Amino acid sequence: MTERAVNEDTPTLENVRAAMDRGELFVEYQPIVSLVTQRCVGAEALVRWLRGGTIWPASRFVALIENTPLSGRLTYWVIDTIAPDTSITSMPPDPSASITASFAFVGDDGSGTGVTAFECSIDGGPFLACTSPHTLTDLADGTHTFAVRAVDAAGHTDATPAMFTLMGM
Ligand SMILES: [Ca+2]
Repeated sequence: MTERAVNEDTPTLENVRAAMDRGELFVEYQPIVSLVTQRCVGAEALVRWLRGGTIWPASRFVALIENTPLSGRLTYWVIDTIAPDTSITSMPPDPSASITASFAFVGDDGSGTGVTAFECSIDGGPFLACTSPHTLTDLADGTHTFAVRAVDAAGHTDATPAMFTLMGM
């Protein structure tokens, strides 16, 4: 018979994923000091989880996500905490009597993990996965607003989507 610690609060992979989505993970940096020069030569990034008012060390959940796609996301997240920026690079003539409108866009993640996806919203609707160029079809008369936001490999989303308002004719 093996002895096993019974811990009701053993997280599942889904718990860790949800914690990342909710922003409950954070990083503490432990300085690395050279004994020779007595200078700080770097820092170790230690992931922590603020779970139900308790700070959990990485040892309590990192093993759980090893060899899962979440491991890559966590790595990206540690080295990339900045959301990408989004720009619309091509837009339809405005105003337009056309019932279609095509937009091209790019995302810039600076020195981060890189833009991996875009999400588009029409007229204030939900942001859905899209790619550049993106064409709107069957546009009704009137004004339409197109918004697009970049998503980086760490899962950060541009908080200020690029927007374009199309005046119908
Ligand atoms: Ca980034």
